[in-house]
Amino acid sequence: ENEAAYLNLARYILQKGTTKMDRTQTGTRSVFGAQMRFDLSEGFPLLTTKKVPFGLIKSELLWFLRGDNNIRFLLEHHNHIWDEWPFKKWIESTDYQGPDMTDFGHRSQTDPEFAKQYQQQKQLFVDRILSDDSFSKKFGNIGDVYGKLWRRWPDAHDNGSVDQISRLISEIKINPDSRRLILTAWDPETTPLAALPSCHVMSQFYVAEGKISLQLYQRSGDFFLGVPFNIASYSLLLSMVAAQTGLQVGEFIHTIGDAHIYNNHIDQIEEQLTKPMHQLPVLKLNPDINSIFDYTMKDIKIENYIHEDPIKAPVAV
Ligand code: UFP
Repeated sequence: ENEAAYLNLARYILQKGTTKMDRTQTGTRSVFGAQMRFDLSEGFPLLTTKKVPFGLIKSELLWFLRGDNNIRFLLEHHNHIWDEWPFKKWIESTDYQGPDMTDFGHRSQTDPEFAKQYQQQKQLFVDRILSDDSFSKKFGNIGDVYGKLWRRWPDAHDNGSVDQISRLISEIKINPDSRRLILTAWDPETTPLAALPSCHVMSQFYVAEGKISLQLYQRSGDFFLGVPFNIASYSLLLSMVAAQTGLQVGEFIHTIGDAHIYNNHIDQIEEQLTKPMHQLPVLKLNPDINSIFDYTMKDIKIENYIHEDPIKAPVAV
């Protein structure tokens, strides 16, 4: 299983997926309700049939764990995976005075002249988020998704907030048999208003025989670009939680609602399916770290990552 679970599901979506239009007007092949299992004792599930940039996965997860929902931290780590969403809010705001950026996702793919303008405007945006505090506060925020909801879920009763991660870590230690080890990232009041409402709606931890497992329910999965990141990200979260609760790692179980391959990713995923699999790499977490909130980039390492070349594809915005 492991990487084969991903490749088999990719084949299944290609063959059996329904043609389905989507918010981005790209078009997809889609199935509803899919599941993959990864046994982390067999290796860390970073795909080897294409290169997956693990540095971006690390900085994004550290960003979530900080309870941060402003992209400034990501930009400081040269991570641009979230740029499009706040950029979209910026160009749609009345403060934006630059050239028309409507529908930049599609236009930058078909019009090279526009693509140049878009790159320019996005660079200006990124530079300003990094250098201008009030601009960053106003436009760098991605709304009530992971970081905020994991660490600072608004508590309506006492105007305080709930730190779901701290609670989970202590609950796992005190009461490992609990069937209530839930991490939720969908606040029906605010999440639908975010630029990109959380894709990872809910996770559940499970402890048995000294091992901890994690199942994620992902409402929507871009199977070629997003899902390989998501597998690695939640496997990393599980490994950190295991390390901080003194448990062995069990399985990461990935359940996806709308699992889709975009029409402009089909050639790429077919190419990937011709590539050989390699032995999975090994994750090394610094054993001297005593809190899940104290990991930094250098405390998380991936060893023996043998992989095929990266495969590029446009992101649907
Ligand atoms: N997407 C993922 N994984 C993520 C993430 C986004 O696959 O972690 F943040 C994809 C799923 C979908 C798009 O293709 O981004 C979100 O669009 P929608 O909100 O319409 O589902």
